Amino acid sequence: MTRKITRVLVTGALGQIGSELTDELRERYGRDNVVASDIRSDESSPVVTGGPWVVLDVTDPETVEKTIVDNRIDSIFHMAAILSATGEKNPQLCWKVNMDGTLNILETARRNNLARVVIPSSIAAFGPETPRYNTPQETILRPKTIYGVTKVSGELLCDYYVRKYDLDVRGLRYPGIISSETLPGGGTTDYAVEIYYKAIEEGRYTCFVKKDTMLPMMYMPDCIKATMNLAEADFDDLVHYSDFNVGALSVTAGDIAESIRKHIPDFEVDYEPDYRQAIADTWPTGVDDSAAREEWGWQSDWDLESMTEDMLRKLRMKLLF
Ligand code: NAD
Ligand code: AKB
Repeated sequence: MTRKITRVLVTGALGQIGSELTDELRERYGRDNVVASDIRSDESSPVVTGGPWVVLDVTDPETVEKTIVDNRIDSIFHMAAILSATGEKNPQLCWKVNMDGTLNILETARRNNLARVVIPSSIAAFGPETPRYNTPQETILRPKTIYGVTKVSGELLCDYYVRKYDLDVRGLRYPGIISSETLPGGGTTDYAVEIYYKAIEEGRYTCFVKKDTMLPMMYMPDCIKATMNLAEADFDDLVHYSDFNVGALSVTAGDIAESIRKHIPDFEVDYEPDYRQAIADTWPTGVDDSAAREEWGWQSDWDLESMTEDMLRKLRMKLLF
C-alpha cells in the first residue's frame, strides 16, 4: 500500500538538487509542511527563508531522530552527500556522510514508521567493467571511486530496508544534472554547468575533461520531474526500488560547447583534462531506462538545444541584471 506524503524533511537542501527540490516540494505539499535542512546555513537562500528550516548534520543520529519526531515528519528526501570529485580528495568523509548519513536516515525512518524515503543514487554506481553504451538496469556494479562505492552500497542498503522492514524507500541513478539555480557541489560532471556560467561571464572556458567525453546528463526540470514521479508512484507497481536508471541526454563536452555557440558565436573552449577525466572514463555514455519507463512512466522533456536556450536565458537574467 502506498501512503501519502504530507510532512517532509529535505536533507542537503542547500545543494544543487536539494535547493530546487525544496521549492517544488513546498509548492506541492504546502510551505509549512516541508522542513529544509543542511549542515550549513545561508540566510540569503529562499531554502532558508521560504519555509521551515533547521541546521542538521545527517551523521548525527540523535539530531536526525529529534528533527523527525519534533517536526512530525512522515517522508524524507535525503539529498545530503559528498560527490565524486570531493570524495576522491577525502574518501573517509565521503564514506561517513554517504553511508553513516544514509543509515541514520533509514534507521530513523524504520523506527518511526515513515511513509516514504527517497535516496538518490548515481551513474557513479557503474565502473569500467560495466557496458558503457546503453548501460542496462541490471549490470556489473564495480565502481572505482569511493563515491561510487557508497552509491552501490546505498542502493543495496535501501533495497534491504524495503525487503527486511517493509520500509517504502525509492531512488534513481541520476546522470549529471545541469541547472542554473545553485552551482554543483564537487562532482565530475560539474563542467557541464560551469561551461554555461563561463560562456556568459567570460566568453571562454577551460574544460577539465576532453572534448569527446560523452556522459549521460539531465536538465534540472527533468530531474525534479523524475524524482517526484518516482516518489508519488504506486509502490505496488514497482519491481525495482532504489536503483532506477533514468536517461535524458547523452552529450560530449564538445556538443555542449557547440550548442552554446549557436547563441554566443565567439565562445571559446579549450580542454585541459585533470584527475576527473579518469573518473568520467569509468562512467557510461548513456543508460537504458526502460525499467523506469515501464514501472512509473518516465519520459524526459528536455533535449540539448532546448536546455541550452533555457540555461542561457536564465543565467543572463541571474548574472547580468
Ligand atoms: P550537492 O553537493 O550540491 O549538495 C549536497 C548538500 O549536502 C550540500 O548542500 C552540503 O552542504 C550537504 N551536506 C554535506 N554533508 C552533510 C552532512 N553531514 N549533513 C547534512 N548535509 C550535508 O549535491 P547534489 O548535487 O544536490 O546531490 C544530491 C544527491 O543527488 C546526492 O545523493 C548525489 O549523490 C546525487 N546525485 C547528484 C548528481 C548531480 O549531478 N548533481 C548526479 C547524480 C547523483
Ligand atoms: C558527480 O559528478 O559526482 C555527480 C554524479 C554524476 O553523481 N554529478
